[in-house]
Amino acid sequence: MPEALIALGGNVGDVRASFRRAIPMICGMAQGVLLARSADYATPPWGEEQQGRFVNACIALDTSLDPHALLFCLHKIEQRLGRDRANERRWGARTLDLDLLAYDDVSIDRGLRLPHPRLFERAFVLVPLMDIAPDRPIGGRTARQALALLSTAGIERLPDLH
Ligand code: PH2
Ligand code: MG
Ligand code: MG
Repeated sequence: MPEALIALGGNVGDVRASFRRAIPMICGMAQGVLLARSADYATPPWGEEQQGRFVNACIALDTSLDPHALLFCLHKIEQRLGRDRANERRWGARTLDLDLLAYDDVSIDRGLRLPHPRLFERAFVLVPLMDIAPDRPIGGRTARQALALLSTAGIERLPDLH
């Protein structure tokens, strides 16, 4: 089955609880199997700095859905867990953001873009990705290589929840 990498993020409400609910929903809707889950990280807000810190994580998933169907599921789950896209700003606060980072080695550049176009600029994505896929080539680069060029200041690994 194809393997998808998905980034989770949010800074409104109990974000870690949203992750815990979202992950089984993703596996169920995507007819998928969870292969790996990173730790959760507290991260400084990127893009729009005047807002609360985010929590970020990444998962790897085996899925039988194609990338567009998978993205549709991710949006549905965001909505079910309280996201209101109509009332948020581009880099602003949100309850739950589920981004498709990569889908096997598929490269798409219309509508949905894969690999995710800003993946390699974002330490808040790369630090969790280092937990689960540090050396996996994604569009010819790896998380480890990309992260070496970025600052990880203010990113903090959160203790595991039991
Ligand atoms: N998501 C954003 C904007 N800024 N900053 C961090 N640290 N983490 C995010 O997930 C994030 C962000 C919009 O999707
Ligand atoms: Mg995002
Ligand atoms: Mg998103």
